[in-house]
Amino acid sequence: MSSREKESPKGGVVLQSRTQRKTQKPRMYRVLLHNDDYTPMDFVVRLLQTVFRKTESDATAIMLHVHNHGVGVAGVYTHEIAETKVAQVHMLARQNDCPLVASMEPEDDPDAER
Ligand code: TYC
Repeated sequence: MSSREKESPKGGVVLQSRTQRKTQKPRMYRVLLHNDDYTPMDFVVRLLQTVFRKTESDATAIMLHVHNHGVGVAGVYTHEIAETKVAQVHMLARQNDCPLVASMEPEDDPDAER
């Protein structure tokens, strides 16, 4: 069954309209962390635990991925929440004199046709 098809209460399948589904599947955004040479590793790990609710083990793995590859995904959220996470990263980083940068990018459009 495609993502626009849905089982009806009486059995069988109905096609959901695009506008109807849009209210149920919001576009999602990846929040990215970018590497730099100055932000301490333990600061990034603590930030991933507090702002992005990661376990210490997951936070360490994400931090090392960013350190080794230059960029990595801290989490995936709706637009407003992703914006808030990016702002929280920048506020915490500046308060601690760290140059850490976060950004956001859209995931694939859930309304795109296959
Ligand atoms: N490269 C930093 C260091 O060696 C650690 C770091 C990791 C910084 C991830 C930013 O998003 C970052 N101290």
